[in-house]
Amino acid sequence: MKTTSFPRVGFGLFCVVLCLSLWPAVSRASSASEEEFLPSAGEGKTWQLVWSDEFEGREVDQSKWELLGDWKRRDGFWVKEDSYLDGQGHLILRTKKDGDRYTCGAVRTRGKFEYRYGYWVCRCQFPKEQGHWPAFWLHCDSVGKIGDDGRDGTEIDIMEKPWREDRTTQNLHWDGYGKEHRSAGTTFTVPGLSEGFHTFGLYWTPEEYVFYVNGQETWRTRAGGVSQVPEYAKLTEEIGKWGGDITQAKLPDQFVVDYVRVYDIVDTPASAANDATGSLIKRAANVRPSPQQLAWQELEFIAFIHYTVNAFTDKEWGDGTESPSIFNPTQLDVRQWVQTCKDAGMKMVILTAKHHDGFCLWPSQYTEHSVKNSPYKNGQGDIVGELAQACREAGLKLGLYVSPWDRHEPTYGDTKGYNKFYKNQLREILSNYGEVTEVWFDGAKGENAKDMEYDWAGYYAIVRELQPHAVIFNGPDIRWVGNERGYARESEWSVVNSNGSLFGIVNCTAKDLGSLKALGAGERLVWYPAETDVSIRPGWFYHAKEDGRVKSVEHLLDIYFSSVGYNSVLLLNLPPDKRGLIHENDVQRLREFRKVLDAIFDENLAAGAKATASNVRAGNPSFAATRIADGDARTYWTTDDWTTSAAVEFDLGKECTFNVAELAEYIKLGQRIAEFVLEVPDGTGWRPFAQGTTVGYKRLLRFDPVTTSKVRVRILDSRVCPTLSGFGLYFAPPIKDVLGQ
Ligand code: FUL
Repeated sequence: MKTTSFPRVGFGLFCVVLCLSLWPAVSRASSASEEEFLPSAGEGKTWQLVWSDEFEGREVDQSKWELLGDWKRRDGFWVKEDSYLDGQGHLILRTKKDGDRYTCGAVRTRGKFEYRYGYWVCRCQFPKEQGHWPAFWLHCDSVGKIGDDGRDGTEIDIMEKPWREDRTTQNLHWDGYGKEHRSAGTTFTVPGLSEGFHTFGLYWTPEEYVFYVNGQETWRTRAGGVSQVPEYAKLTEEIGKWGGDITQAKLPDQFVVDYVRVYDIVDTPASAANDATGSLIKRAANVRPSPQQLAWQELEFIAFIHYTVNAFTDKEWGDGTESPSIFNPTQLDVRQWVQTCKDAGMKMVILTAKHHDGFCLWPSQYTEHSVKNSPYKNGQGDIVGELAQACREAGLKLGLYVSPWDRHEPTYGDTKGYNKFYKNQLREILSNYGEVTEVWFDGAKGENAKDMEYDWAGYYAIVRELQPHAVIFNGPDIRWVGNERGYARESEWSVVNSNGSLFGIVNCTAKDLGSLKALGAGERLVWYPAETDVSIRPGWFYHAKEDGRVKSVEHLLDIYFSSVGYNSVLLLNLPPDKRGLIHENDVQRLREFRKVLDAIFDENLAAGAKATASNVRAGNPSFAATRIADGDARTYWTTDDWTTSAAVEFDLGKECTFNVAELAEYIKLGQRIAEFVLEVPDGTGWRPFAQGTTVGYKRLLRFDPVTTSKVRVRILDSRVCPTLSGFGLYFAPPIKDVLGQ
């Protein structure tokens, strides 16, 4: 339905007044790393980030860290539950009293990230109480080896702080912890150290160690002969007398870590990284999703429910004059909606709580135009509340659509008055129904609609305040894909240029939003992924005359491959009928659709395949090709910077036949792949059987059946370096066989 005079994302520059903190898509990692101190890399060299954890999200990333415990350690216990993320971008290592024992947290990257040399840095804030102390250190299993001094492994304590005042210490230990034990160290005072955040860095070369606090050199040494072996990072809390008397401490207490980053030195690429295009590519490749955007993307397939008086008037847009008395769904069953969505594999339900007609599916205190004046449950019903409850029970997320364009509300057109009314409604609906995962702002407005300047900035601020984990559609987080047919672009980049505005003011219908050409000068690059909304029927609302026009399984499958399979989230609309139920035909079609999807994705023929790559970043096994098809989406393969084309060969172990492929990028680090081809051996060389451009979160491809035991993915072009975190090969049987037709 696109009879709109108001472009969906056409809100004006007044948005600029909103403060930057509302903008989650600009990654802290990339911006902070630009400002961060790094030792001089030397002529013709540059620093490259090889590993980091910014501690975003809600759970410690266990592909990076091992949580230590539960076991006795010094005068207390290390327990896993004392190492956790605070959801604000920090790792917390807590020290607490648990019954008659004292416990604390500790983590390490052993077996997950081990590296030698480079610049290792941690930003952290110290605990306040005595009896325990924090440390950031490197370790390896061969510290105990005796005979080659510390060259065969040294414990490197970049920071250890047992004192409450501004004193700290840095130490080296080698040749075990017995009578051969050797050590060297320094202790010093930095005014202000015990308050706020500080950085602790180590520049480790084959020849020496240089220690830093807040970018100032504090100690330079070759003691032990300098470790020449890969080591892992540790962040720990220790309970013991060195830190004072724990019985005097007010607990719990916290050691707060903002990030750990590891850099290494690489040659500055002569051309690539430094010219204007190179720098644009570098910036574009490093724009990353916010944790909310990432979580939303992982939902993949979600439901829209369009319901209002239109189901009773047979219209697509109500004009606001409808009497609430016509809203009389006698069999309305939100559990039937939710079950239908769940069975179809959808992970969220977005309800039109208020469409353009202004009729509210919840008993809003700000208008009489709502369910409270309808025959539904004698005015006692609250469809938003009932759906929220049903979603919670079924483990589905809830999203809410609240149309800004309101054809009933008398204040509409009076900018001040209506914005107040709308913001009241938003506050009300976002406060009373528990967690809301997506808020859908429709930009549609009829041609003859009254003039009205929406306070978008104010609307977004309310969402951020009341539902900090929600993503905003048609706002700062998610963009409209640009059509209502269900098709994303073949090259669907999630990084776009919002042209100097705080919000992603992009022309959503443009053919190309993300190519280097489209990024232009890259004034404000933002992560702004596409959501693909489409209805299972021709209309968004229920019309009996469309009962025979529910989209076919073939059509739905085509939409799925062109939305979920094109780096987008599919938002499929199901309109309940006059009874208040999703019609039998739609339910049946969704069941068939799910059956076909399950038949396709039932077995990944590439799971666990042996994989080798033409280039692995720094030769580090953490980035090896085996990380692609290991079934863990948190691990990935990547190459050295500016190795923009590379090949990965998969050995399937036996001949397999497939006609569907799936690729996934590790988008937590940005979107990079621009062109790829899939190949099979043809006796003399390799023959392409499928190709594509972007990958992003997920790329699905369909092709004629191929039988082979070896497949090669060749990345032909990418920004800075490609990443792949998943690869799948599947056999899609004919639909009629699956459905027994
Ligand atoms: C449009 C609206 O005008 C339609 O009625 C529908 O809600 C669709 C999802 O968005 O802009």
